[in-house]
Amino acid sequence: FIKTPLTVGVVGAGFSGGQPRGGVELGPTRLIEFGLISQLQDLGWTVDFDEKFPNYEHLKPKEADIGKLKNAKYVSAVTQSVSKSVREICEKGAMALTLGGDHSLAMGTISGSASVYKDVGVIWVDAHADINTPDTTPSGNLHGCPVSFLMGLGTPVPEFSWLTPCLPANRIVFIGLRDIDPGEKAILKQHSIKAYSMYDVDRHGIGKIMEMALEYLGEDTPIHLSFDVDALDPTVAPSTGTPVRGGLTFREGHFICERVHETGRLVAVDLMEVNPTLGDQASLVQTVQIGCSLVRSALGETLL
Ligand code: 6HN
Ligand code: MN
Ligand code: MN
Ligand code: MN
Repeated sequence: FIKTPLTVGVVGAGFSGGQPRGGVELGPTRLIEFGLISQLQDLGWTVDFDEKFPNYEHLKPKEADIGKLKNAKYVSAVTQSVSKSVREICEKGAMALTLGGDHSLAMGTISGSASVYKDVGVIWVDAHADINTPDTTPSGNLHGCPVSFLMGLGTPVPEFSWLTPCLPANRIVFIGLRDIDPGEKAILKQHSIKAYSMYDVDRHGIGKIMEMALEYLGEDTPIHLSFDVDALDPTVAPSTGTPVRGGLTFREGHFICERVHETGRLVAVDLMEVNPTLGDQASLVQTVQIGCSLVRSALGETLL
Protein backbone atom coordinates (compact mmCIF):
# COMPACT_ATOMS: atom_id res chain seq x y z
CA PHE A 1 0.00 0.00 0.00
CA ILE A 2 1.27 3.50 0.75
CA LYS A 3 5.05 3.54 1.16
CA THR A 4 6.74 5.18 4.12
CA PRO A 5 7.71 7.98 4.39
CA LEU A 6 4.06 8.76 3.88
CA THR A 7 3.54 10.79 0.73
CA VAL A 8 0.32 12.18 -0.65
CA GLY A 9 0.08 13.48 -4.21
CA VAL A 10 -2.56 16.17 -4.63
CA VAL A 11 -4.53 16.67 -7.85
CA GLY A 12 -6.37 20.00 -7.80
CA ALA A 13 -9.09 19.21 -10.28
CA GLY A 14 -10.97 22.49 -10.72
CA PHE A 15 -13.53 21.24 -13.18
CA SER A 16 -17.28 21.80 -13.36
CA GLY A 17 -18.21 20.42 -16.80
CA GLY A 18 -20.03 17.37 -15.43
CA GLN A 19 -22.90 19.51 -14.16
CA PRO A 20 -24.55 22.84 -14.97
CA ARG A 21 -23.69 25.06 -11.98
CA GLY A 22 -20.58 27.21 -12.04
CA GLY A 23 -18.37 27.54 -9.00
CA VAL A 24 -17.47 23.95 -8.19
CA GLU A 25 -14.27 24.47 -10.21
CA LEU A 26 -13.14 26.74 -7.36
CA GLY A 27 -13.31 23.94 -4.80
CA PRO A 28 -9.61 23.00 -4.88
CA THR A 29 -8.42 26.62 -4.73
CA ARG A 30 -10.51 27.35 -1.65
CA LEU A 31 -9.59 24.11 0.12
CA ILE A 32 -5.94 24.98 -0.34
CA GLU A 33 -6.42 28.62 0.67
CA PHE A 34 -7.92 27.32 3.89
CA GLY A 35 -4.66 25.57 4.64
CA LEU A 36 -5.19 21.96 3.59
CA ILE A 37 -1.62 21.44 2.39
CA SER A 38 0.05 22.60 5.60
CA GLN A 39 -2.55 20.74 7.67
CA LEU A 40 -1.51 17.50 5.97
CA GLN A 41 2.17 18.34 6.46
CA ASP A 42 1.42 18.90 10.15
CA LEU A 43 0.08 15.34 10.26
CA GLY A 44 3.48 14.13 9.07
CA TRP A 45 2.71 13.65 5.40
CA THR A 46 5.04 14.70 2.62
CA VAL A 47 2.74 16.58 0.26
CA ASP A 48 3.51 16.42 -3.42
CA PHE A 49 1.62 19.35 -4.87
CA ASP A 50 2.16 21.56 -7.88
CA GLU A 51 1.14 25.10 -6.88
CA LYS A 52 -0.27 25.76 -10.28
CA PHE A 53 -3.41 23.75 -10.80
CA PRO A 54 -3.85 21.84 -14.00
CA ASN A 55 -5.74 24.11 -16.36
CA TYR A 56 -8.27 22.19 -18.37
CA GLU A 57 -9.51 25.06 -20.57
CA HIS A 58 -7.34 24.00 -23.50
CA LEU A 59 -9.07 20.63 -23.49
CA LYS A 60 -12.46 22.23 -24.08
CA PRO A 61 -13.80 21.23 -27.49
CA LYS A 62 -16.13 23.45 -29.54
CA GLU A 63 -18.97 20.97 -29.86
CA ALA A 64 -18.99 19.46 -26.45
CA ASP A 65 -22.31 17.62 -26.09
CA ILE A 66 -22.83 14.09 -27.34
CA GLY A 67 -26.56 13.48 -27.77
CA LYS A 68 -28.11 14.23 -24.40
CA LEU A 69 -24.79 13.89 -22.56
CA LYS A 70 -23.79 17.44 -21.74
CA ASN A 71 -20.15 18.46 -22.24
CA ALA A 72 -19.30 14.82 -22.86
CA LYS A 73 -16.21 15.51 -24.96
CA TYR A 74 -14.87 17.92 -22.38
CA VAL A 75 -15.57 15.52 -19.52
CA SER A 76 -13.84 12.75 -21.42
CA ALA A 77 -10.71 14.82 -22.09
CA VAL A 78 -10.44 16.10 -18.52
CA THR A 79 -11.09 12.78 -16.82
CA GLN A 80 -8.53 11.10 -19.07
CA SER A 81 -5.99 13.65 -17.92
CA VAL A 82 -6.96 13.16 -14.26
CA SER A 83 -6.70 9.40 -14.72
CA LYS A 84 -3.11 9.78 -15.82
CA SER A 85 -2.27 12.06 -12.88
CA VAL A 86 -3.76 9.65 -10.36
CA ARG A 87 -2.09 6.65 -11.98
CA GLU A 88 1.31 8.31 -11.77
CA ILE A 89 0.83 9.10 -8.09
CA CYS A 90 -0.27 5.54 -7.32
CA GLU A 91 2.63 4.08 -9.29
CA LYS A 92 5.01 5.89 -6.94
CA GLY A 93 3.37 4.27 -3.93
CA ALA A 94 1.94 7.59 -2.76
CA MET A 95 -1.64 8.28 -1.79
CA ALA A 96 -3.65 10.08 -4.47
CA LEU A 97 -5.81 12.92 -3.16
CA THR A 98 -8.06 14.52 -5.76
CA LEU A 99 -9.85 17.75 -4.88
CA GLY A 100 -12.91 18.47 -7.04
CA GLY A 101 -14.56 19.72 -8.91
CA ASP A 102 -17.65 17.75 -9.79
CA HIS A 103 -18.04 14.02 -9.35
CA SER A 104 -17.66 13.15 -13.05
CA LEU A 105 -13.95 13.41 -12.16
CA ALA A 106 -14.21 10.01 -10.49
CA MET A 107 -14.11 8.45 -13.96
CA GLY A 108 -10.53 9.65 -13.95
CA THR A 109 -9.59 9.06 -10.33
CA ILE A 110 -10.89 5.50 -10.07
CA SER A 111 -9.66 4.39 -13.49
CA GLY A 112 -6.28 5.78 -12.42
CA SER A 113 -6.12 3.95 -9.09
CA ALA A 114 -7.60 0.76 -10.58
CA SER A 115 -4.89 0.67 -13.24
CA VAL A 116 -2.30 0.31 -10.48
CA TYR A 117 -4.34 -1.58 -7.85
CA LYS A 118 -6.22 -4.16 -9.91
CA ASP A 119 -8.46 -5.29 -7.07
CA VAL A 120 -9.19 -1.82 -5.65
CA GLY A 121 -12.42 -1.54 -3.66
CA VAL A 122 -14.37 1.70 -3.81
CA ILE A 123 -16.28 3.25 -0.92
CA TRP A 124 -18.59 5.79 -2.54
CA VAL A 125 -20.08 8.22 -0.02
CA ASP A 126 -22.87 10.26 -1.59
CA ALA A 127 -26.54 11.24 -1.43
CA HIS A 128 -26.68 9.97 -5.01
CA ALA A 129 -25.55 6.73 -6.66
CA ASP A 130 -24.05 8.48 -9.73
CA ILE A 131 -24.75 5.29 -11.69
CA ASN A 132 -26.96 6.60 -14.50
CA THR A 133 -25.99 5.32 -17.93
CA PRO A 134 -26.16 7.29 -21.19
CA ASP A 135 -29.54 5.57 -21.57
CA THR A 136 -31.02 6.29 -18.13
CA THR A 137 -29.68 9.75 -17.26
CA PRO A 138 -32.63 12.08 -16.72
CA SER A 139 -30.45 15.23 -16.70
CA GLY A 140 -27.64 14.50 -19.15
CA ASN A 141 -25.23 15.68 -16.43
CA LEU A 142 -22.22 13.38 -16.35
CA HIS A 143 -21.57 13.83 -12.62
CA GLY A 144 -24.61 11.55 -12.27
CA CYS A 145 -22.95 8.84 -14.39
CA PRO A 146 -19.32 8.07 -13.41
CA VAL A 147 -19.99 4.71 -11.75
CA SER A 148 -21.76 3.26 -14.80
CA PHE A 149 -18.92 4.44 -17.06
CA LEU A 150 -16.35 2.80 -14.77
CA MET A 151 -18.39 -0.40 -14.79
CA GLY A 152 -19.01 -0.34 -18.55
CA LEU A 153 -22.82 -0.26 -18.32
CA GLY A 154 -25.20 1.09 -20.96
CA THR A 155 -24.65 2.14 -24.55
CA PRO A 156 -20.93 2.71 -25.11
CA VAL A 157 -19.91 6.28 -25.96
CA PRO A 158 -17.08 6.23 -28.51
CA GLU A 159 -15.50 9.42 -27.10
CA PHE A 160 -14.90 7.53 -23.85
CA SER A 161 -13.17 4.58 -25.49
CA TRP A 162 -10.02 5.35 -23.43
CA LEU A 163 -12.02 4.37 -20.33
CA THR A 164 -11.99 0.58 -20.30
CA PRO A 165 -14.30 -0.93 -17.67
CA CYS A 166 -12.26 -1.31 -14.49
CA LEU A 167 -14.82 -1.57 -11.70
CA PRO A 168 -16.71 -4.84 -11.29
CA ALA A 169 -20.10 -4.51 -9.57
CA ASN A 170 -18.83 -6.29 -6.46
CA ARG A 171 -15.93 -3.85 -5.93
CA ILE A 172 -18.01 -0.85 -4.81
CA VAL A 173 -20.04 -0.03 -1.71
CA PHE A 174 -22.31 3.02 -1.48
CA ILE A 175 -23.00 4.84 1.78
CA GLY A 176 -25.43 7.70 2.42
CA LEU A 177 -27.81 7.26 -0.51
CA ARG A 178 -31.15 9.05 -0.40
CA ASP A 179 -31.85 10.45 -3.88
CA ILE A 180 -31.77 7.73 -6.52
CA ASP A 181 -33.35 7.91 -9.96
CA PRO A 182 -35.63 5.01 -11.02
CA GLY A 183 -33.14 3.80 -13.65
CA GLU A 184 -30.39 3.80 -11.04
CA LYS A 185 -32.48 1.78 -8.62
CA ALA A 186 -32.98 -0.85 -11.32
CA ILE A 187 -29.23 -1.01 -12.01
CA LEU A 188 -28.35 -1.37 -8.31
CA LYS A 189 -30.82 -4.25 -8.08
CA GLN A 190 -29.90 -5.92 -11.33
CA HIS A 191 -26.19 -6.04 -10.44
CA SER A 192 -26.75 -6.72 -6.72
CA ILE A 193 -24.62 -3.71 -5.83
CA LYS A 194 -23.93 -3.20 -2.14
CA ALA A 195 -25.61 0.06 -1.15
CA TYR A 196 -26.30 1.47 2.30
CA SER A 197 -28.90 4.22 2.23
CA MET A 198 -29.58 6.69 5.03
CA TYR A 199 -32.24 4.24 6.19
CA ASP A 200 -29.50 1.65 6.70
CA VAL A 201 -27.28 4.17 8.48
CA ASP A 202 -30.14 4.99 10.87
CA ARG A 203 -31.02 1.36 11.36
CA HIS A 204 -27.55 -0.05 12.04
CA GLY A 205 -25.45 2.96 13.00
CA ILE A 206 -22.42 4.09 11.06
CA GLY A 207 -20.04 1.82 13.03
CA LYS A 208 -21.80 -1.34 11.91
CA ILE A 209 -22.21 -0.03 8.36
CA MET A 210 -18.45 0.47 8.05
CA GLU A 211 -17.71 -3.01 9.39
CA MET A 212 -20.11 -4.51 6.87
CA ALA A 213 -18.69 -2.42 4.03
CA LEU A 214 -15.09 -3.35 4.82
CA GLU A 215 -15.90 -7.01 5.27
CA TYR A 216 -17.71 -7.02 1.94
CA LEU A 217 -14.71 -5.55 0.10
CA GLY A 218 -12.34 -8.02 1.75
CA GLU A 219 -9.56 -7.57 4.23
CA ASP A 220 -6.63 -7.33 1.80
CA THR A 221 -8.25 -4.86 -0.55
CA PRO A 222 -6.73 -1.48 -1.35
CA ILE A 223 -9.41 1.15 -0.79
CA HIS A 224 -10.37 4.18 -2.86
CA LEU A 225 -12.65 6.55 -0.93
CA SER A 226 -14.77 8.76 -3.19
CA PHE A 227 -16.48 11.30 -0.95
CA ASP A 228 -19.15 13.63 -2.34
CA VAL A 229 -19.78 16.33 0.30
CA ASP A 230 -23.49 16.21 -0.49
CA ALA A 231 -23.53 12.92 1.43
CA LEU A 232 -23.46 15.14 4.50
CA ASP A 233 -26.63 16.83 5.62
CA PRO A 234 -27.05 20.28 4.00
CA THR A 235 -27.00 21.82 7.49
CA VAL A 236 -23.47 20.38 7.83
CA ALA A 237 -22.14 21.05 4.29
CA PRO A 238 -24.42 23.60 2.63
CA SER A 239 -22.26 24.79 -0.29
CA THR A 240 -22.79 22.03 -2.82
CA GLY A 241 -24.69 21.81 -6.10
CA THR A 242 -27.25 19.09 -5.44
CA PRO A 243 -28.05 19.13 -1.68
CA VAL A 244 -30.55 16.63 -0.30
CA ARG A 245 -32.06 16.74 3.18
CA GLY A 246 -31.57 13.96 5.69
CA GLY A 247 -27.87 13.31 5.25
CA LEU A 248 -24.91 12.18 7.32
CA THR A 249 -24.01 14.08 10.48
CA PHE A 250 -20.61 15.70 11.01
CA ARG A 251 -19.47 12.71 13.05
CA GLU A 252 -20.84 10.06 10.70
CA GLY A 253 -18.94 11.63 7.81
CA HIS A 254 -15.74 11.82 9.79
CA PHE A 255 -16.17 8.31 11.19
CA ILE A 256 -16.19 6.91 7.65
CA CYS A 257 -12.88 8.66 6.95
CA GLU A 258 -11.35 7.59 10.26
CA ARG A 259 -12.36 3.98 9.81
CA VAL A 260 -10.88 3.71 6.32
CA HIS A 261 -7.68 5.35 7.56
CA GLU A 262 -7.50 2.79 10.33
CA THR A 263 -7.41 -0.09 7.83
CA GLY A 264 -4.02 1.14 6.57
CA ARG A 265 -5.22 0.22 3.07
CA LEU A 266 -6.44 3.59 1.82
CA VAL A 267 -4.70 4.37 -1.47
CA ALA A 268 -6.82 7.17 -2.95
CA VAL A 269 -9.25 9.81 -1.75
CA ASP A 270 -11.58 12.06 -3.75
CA LEU A 271 -13.22 15.06 -2.13
CA MET A 272 -15.88 16.20 -4.55
CA GLU A 273 -18.66 18.74 -5.14
CA VAL A 274 -17.48 21.51 -2.79
CA ASN A 275 -18.95 24.60 -4.48
CA PRO A 276 -17.70 27.67 -2.60
CA THR A 277 -19.94 30.02 -4.62
CA LEU A 278 -23.22 28.60 -3.33
CA GLY A 279 -24.75 30.14 -0.22
CA ASP A 280 -23.48 32.94 1.99
CA GLN A 281 -19.99 33.47 3.39
CA ALA A 282 -20.71 31.40 6.51
CA SER A 283 -21.88 28.44 4.39
CA LEU A 284 -18.76 28.64 2.26
CA VAL A 285 -16.43 28.72 5.26
CA GLN A 286 -18.29 25.87 6.94
CA THR A 287 -18.25 23.66 3.83
CA VAL A 288 -14.63 24.28 2.93
CA GLN A 289 -13.55 23.69 6.53
CA ILE A 290 -15.41 20.42 6.70
CA GLY A 291 -13.84 19.41 3.41
CA CYS A 292 -10.41 19.96 4.94
CA SER A 293 -11.27 18.08 8.09
CA LEU A 294 -12.69 15.07 6.23
CA VAL A 295 -9.42 14.79 4.33
CA ARG A 296 -7.40 15.14 7.54
CA SER A 297 -9.46 12.36 9.12
CA ALA A 298 -8.86 10.09 6.14
CA LEU A 299 -5.14 10.82 6.49
CA GLY A 300 -5.07 9.97 10.15
CA GLU A 301 -5.71 13.08 12.20
CA THR A 302 -8.35 11.95 14.62
CA LEU A 303 -7.20 8.51 15.65
CA LEU A 304 -5.18 8.38 18.85
N1 6HN B 1 -23.62 14.17 -7.83
N2 6HN B 1 -29.14 11.60 -10.23
C1 6HN B 1 -29.06 12.98 -10.67
C2 6HN B 1 -28.57 13.03 -12.12
O1 6HN B 1 -28.60 14.11 -12.70
O2 6HN B 1 -28.16 12.01 -12.67
C3 6HN B 1 -28.19 13.80 -9.74
C4 6HN B 1 -26.73 13.45 -9.78
C5 6HN B 1 -25.90 14.15 -8.75
C6 6HN B 1 -24.46 13.81 -8.92
O3 6HN B 1 -24.09 14.73 -6.82
O4 6HN B 1 -22.36 13.90 -7.87
MN1 MN C 1 -21.62 12.38 -6.44
MN1 MN D 1 -24.10 13.66 -4.80
MN1 MN E 1 -2.42 6.32 11.58
